[in-house]
This record gives sequence, C-alpha cells and structure tokens, in this order.
Amino acid sequence: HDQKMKWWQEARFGMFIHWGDYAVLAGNYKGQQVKRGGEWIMNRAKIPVSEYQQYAKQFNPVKYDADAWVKMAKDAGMKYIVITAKHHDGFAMFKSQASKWNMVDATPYGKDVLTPLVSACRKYGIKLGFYYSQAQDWNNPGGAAARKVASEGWDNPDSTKIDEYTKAHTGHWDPIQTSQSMSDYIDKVAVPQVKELLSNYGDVAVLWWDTPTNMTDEFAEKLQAVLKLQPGIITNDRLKRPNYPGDFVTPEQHIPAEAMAGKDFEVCMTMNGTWGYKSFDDKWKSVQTLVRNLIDIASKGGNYLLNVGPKADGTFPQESVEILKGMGSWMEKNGDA
Ligand code: FUL
Repeated sequence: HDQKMKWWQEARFGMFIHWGDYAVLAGNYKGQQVKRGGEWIMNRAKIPVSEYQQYAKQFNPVKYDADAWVKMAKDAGMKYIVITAKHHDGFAMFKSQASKWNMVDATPYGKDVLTPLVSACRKYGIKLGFYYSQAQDWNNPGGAAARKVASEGWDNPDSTKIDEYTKAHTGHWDPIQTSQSMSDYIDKVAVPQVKELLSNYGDVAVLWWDTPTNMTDEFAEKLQAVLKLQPGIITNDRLKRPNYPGDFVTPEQHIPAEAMAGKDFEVCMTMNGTWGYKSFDDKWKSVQTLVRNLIDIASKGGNYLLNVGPKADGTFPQESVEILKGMGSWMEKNGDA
C-alpha cells in the first residue's frame, strides 16, 4: 500500500477536469439559467433522455488540444490529472462497445478524447486518472438518479408535476431510465466500461468513483474486481460506503480543519462555483485564495485537486487559463519542482 501511494502523497497538486456533453448547454436550458453544477443540468431541468441526446450532435470540440491542456497543468505545478471519463449523464468520453452514448458514436467529432490525453500526459510526465460515475447514469437504462428535493428549488417551470413523478420513480424523470434493472446496468454498462478504461489506455493512476446512489456490496464487488487489471491503481472512497473505503478520502469544496490522522485525503474544489462549464458563472476565486488553499492543504498532508470545466469547443475558460498561469508563477518561485 505505502509503495503504491508514494507518488500520490508526494504529488500535492492535481487537475480535475469535468468535461462532457453538458458543456454544450453550458448551464442554460430553454432560456433559463439552471442552478448548481453545470454537469447536473439534465437532472436539474429534468431533460428527457431522447432530447438530451440531441445535444451531443452539437458537441464538436475541434479546438481540443490535449497537449496544451497537459502543458497548462504541468506549468501550474500539477502532478496529475483526473478527467471525467463518464459523469452522471452517462456520456462516455471514449469509444465504448457497451453503450452507443459515447463521444465517438454520438458526436460529429467522432474521436475518443482520452487517447490524446494519455499521450500528452506521458510526454509531460503527468499521471492520468479517470473519474467514472458507477452508480448514477441518467441515460443508460438502469442507472441510478439521485433525487433532489423540491425544497432545494426546482429550475424547471414544470417542476411540480415532475417532482411527483421523480418521487414515485426513485429519482428518475423519464420512463426509459427505469426500463432496465440497475443490476443489468452494472453488468452491461458499468463493469464493461470500467474494463475498457483499465485495458485500453495504458497505466491508469487513479479510479475516481462518485455518488454511490443505490449501490450494493454486490455491485461494488464486481467493480472492485475489475481494478485487478491495474495493480498500481489508487481509488477514492466513493465506490460504496462503508465497506469499500478505497485509498483516500475526498472532502469536497472544503478544507479539513486539521490533518486527518492516518488518512490520505484529497480536497477537490472548483475555481468558480461549477464543475462542468457554465457560461454565466463568474464567481472566480483569486489566485491568492487558491495558492493559500494549496499551502493549507499541503501543510495538513493532503492533495489539492483543482477543477477546470472545459467548453464544448475544447478550450479552457479564459479565467481558468489565467488562474493556472498565476498559480504557476507562484509555484516556480516557491514550489519544490
Ligand atoms: C459530486 C458530483 O455530483 C459533482 O457533479 C462533481 O462531480 C463532484 C466532484 O462530485 O458528488
């Protein structure tokens, strides 16, 4: 265990990338600005599956330059990258035999975006990990859907009716979502896709699970077994609680008050308020705040996984580019790299 964790414990600083089909909507749905994370827009606005899938036809990131992305991370002093291979909307950013709902088969771009990232990371000596939403999947039937309560405020004008439906359907809003069991979804989509991710991209440094909605130990066991394909892989604590603690814990959007005795931790945080790109989120944190956060976290023995939400055209928001540059110049003067 110690040997496996060595690079991670020394890394301190990494880049989280939330990129998917939701970037096309950029937080806007039918003229409304949808609240909270841009990557949650389908669930928040209760967009029907067939309609949501149409947006993939506008997902054409012709300006995507993996080399430039990784260089920006490297110049900022980051040592690893974790990218959303599949977020809760179930959209695979890679070629998958398990579901047509993927970057290659569903978009005009038609290319796997993970492959160039793997090459660029190898070139710059950056470790690459994959985020994979194992439980929640709003497009592949049988996937779970976390139910957001009405008191949090619905964004859709038709919210009352929709809320009644989701109440009766374990968080789902479109009948197609429950047309298959979760067990079938795990066997036919989640397990095969994790196998693809751990077989087709060389060394995978991290598997970052998320939101274990409706997970069972049986499902977790099946996914955990796939990790054997990558003996050195490091995983987080979000596969299934409490029996699958993984290798590190994941405080989200906040820094623990003190070091966590005997526990490796990684604070994940947004640069503004959203993980997935939103055209109107301008609550950017300052470079000074972010550098102080990094120092605070490092002094407590943790890692800082700072998020970028790229646009649908394949570029980073300009503010993120500036922030990365700003952090890079501080790191150059004060970092140990
Ligand atoms: C959360 C997810 O629901 C968010 O969309 C985001 O991915 C964050 C890092 O984890 O639980």
